[in-house]
Amino acid sequence: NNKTFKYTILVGLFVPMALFILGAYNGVMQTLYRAGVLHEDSFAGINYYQGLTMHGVINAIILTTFFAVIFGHVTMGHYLKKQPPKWSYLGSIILMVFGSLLDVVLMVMGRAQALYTFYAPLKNSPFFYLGTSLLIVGSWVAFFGWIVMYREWRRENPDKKMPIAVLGTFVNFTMWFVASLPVAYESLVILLPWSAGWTSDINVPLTRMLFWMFGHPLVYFWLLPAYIAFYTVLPKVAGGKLYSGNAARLAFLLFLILSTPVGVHHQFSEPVLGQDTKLWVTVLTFGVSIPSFMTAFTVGASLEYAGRKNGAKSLLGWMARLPWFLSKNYLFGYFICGLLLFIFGGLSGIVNASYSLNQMVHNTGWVPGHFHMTVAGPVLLVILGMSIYMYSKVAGKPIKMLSVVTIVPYIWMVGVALLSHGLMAGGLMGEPRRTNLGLSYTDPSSEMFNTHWVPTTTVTMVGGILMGVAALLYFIAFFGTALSKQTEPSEIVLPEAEELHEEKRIGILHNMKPWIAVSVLLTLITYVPSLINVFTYSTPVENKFEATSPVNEIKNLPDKDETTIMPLENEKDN
Ligand code: HAS
Ligand code: HEM
Repeated sequence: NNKTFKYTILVGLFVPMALFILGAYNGVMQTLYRAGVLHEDSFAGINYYQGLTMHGVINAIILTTFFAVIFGHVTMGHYLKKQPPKWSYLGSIILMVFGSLLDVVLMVMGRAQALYTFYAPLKNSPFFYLGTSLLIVGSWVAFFGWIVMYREWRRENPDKKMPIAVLGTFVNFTMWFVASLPVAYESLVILLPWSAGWTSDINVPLTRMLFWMFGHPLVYFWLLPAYIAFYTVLPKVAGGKLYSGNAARLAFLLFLILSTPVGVHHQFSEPVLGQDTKLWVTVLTFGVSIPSFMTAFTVGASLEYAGRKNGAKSLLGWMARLPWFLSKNYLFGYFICGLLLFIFGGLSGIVNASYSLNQMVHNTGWVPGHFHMTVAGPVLLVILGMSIYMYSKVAGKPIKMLSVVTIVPYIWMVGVALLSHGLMAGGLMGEPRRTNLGLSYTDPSSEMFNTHWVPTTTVTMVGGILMGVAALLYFIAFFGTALSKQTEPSEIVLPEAEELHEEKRIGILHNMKPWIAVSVLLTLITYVPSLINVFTYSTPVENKFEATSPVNEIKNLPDKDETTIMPLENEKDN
């Protein structure tokens, strides 16, 4: 029994990491198209949008969801000293692996190219919506098992505080469960029948609204496992203690109330939503930054404490006393590089959230610049660090090429910094996102060639190649470790940081119910008017779209006067 559980953990780490090879490859290819190294609409049998879809779906949906579940299993196992019921961990992994492989096969066959945001009118094969739904439902099944496990633990330990990592996991999956209801409805009730040809029309803005109702909480679903690691693992590997447990608890609970109602900030340019909702959501989005500012403070203070404990005396000397580049503490590099990137990822998010500034950056390279410093920053680095840690412990196999593993996050960090800098600087000059620039703006033989975007797309490419190199080194170490022989006892264990102060138990920080109630209230205040707007100002359109690649749609456009994809052309005419 114990063996099956451990095997589930290993499968849940191995499968998404193997898929990530394809995800990372397609990221590097994106930078080559952007920089105009490629002037084609496809390379090695994968077209531009097919590659972009694989990149987004594998990296941001499959890898992240698997990690949240597996890290959840290990966290629950470590802190509660129990195992989830077999129906839950086995059911969950089967659904997740099957759903993901279905999606990947469809993407490889070119039957799913509607990008990772998959709302209408771009259309995938109906099976893609099914596959994605199975992946999501699979993650719920794991969560249901943890609830059973926690109840047992609570009966046996009526007086113990709920460990912070357990609270963080429950907050994350409660938010995820609530937020994935709209996307489950969208996928199974609207998109799947539409794409199978069973319905005669579709309300496009409704599908966008339902997607983003899920899409923003989704980014916090990616982030919170990293936060759990920053609060409960990092202080230990840095050589210190967690500065304040209560502050950590409050930060998680604030995410519970503020993550779901902010999705409309992805839709500031959506014509059918009202100005009042957009203003309200700007304010709420500034609100959801507060738990991250608190995290910067608490984690920063924990690091300062660690540096001083390691012997630092001067005001800033603690920074030098942290275990940078120390193989024994290789996890530290993954965490600190993620945190450093996140300072800029967070600040650029606040720019996005400011309604008027959003008009400047929306749909430009600025946006992927922002999110590679979040999801490809702290989130991915924690995924890489903790995946190899958990694999090595649970499989009982010491890490191969430890010095390479130690250096990888630093190469990755420099790569992301360059990639994001290029994308953001270009974005401020109007460089569009999700556009194959190599066919137009960065092709010297095209009349749309724009010299201003050559330096920025080149910096993006250099950053992307560095990220590719870091990923390759990591893969060699990860699979080298995974395929080696077991030499140590296998264990489900995490580094566990102590709290610095013995803090008072504050009741409200231990009870999720009032926070869930406020979350539901804020979500209704945001989404009831949004729904009314969607049904008032939009009409369903006839179901005539083919499940085809956006590349073909662009090819089929009339040659002239298509201002939507040729802004520069248009400017020239003026
Ligand atoms: Fe975002 C778009 C606003 C956070 C991901 N975001 C995106 C998209 C993605 C994404 C994927 O309001 C694009 C979706 C698409 O394809 O269209 N985002 C925000 C705001 C935050 C934010 C306000 N985003 C994230 C996180 C993500 C993520 C986290 C992934 C994990 N985002 C937006 C908006 C848009 C958007 C608009 C729509 C744009 C558009 O027009 O399309 C905040 O949560 C950020 C708060 C963070 C901070 C930083 C705290 C800093 C910390 C580090 C401290 C460092 C230490 C180290 C302690 C305030 C915690 C010190 C050590 C030493 C040695 C010195
Ligand atoms: C999009 C590069 C890793 C998530 C992109 C784009 C580039 C890129 C150039 C396209 C920007 C555009 O034209 O719109 C890379 C490189 C990577 C990498 C070189 C490293 C090998 C990651 C990781 C994640 C991620 C680790 C998440 C875990 C995304 C997402 C998109 C994206 C969600 C948006 C896809 C879309 O617009 O549909 N990436 N990336 N990337 N990337 Fe990455």
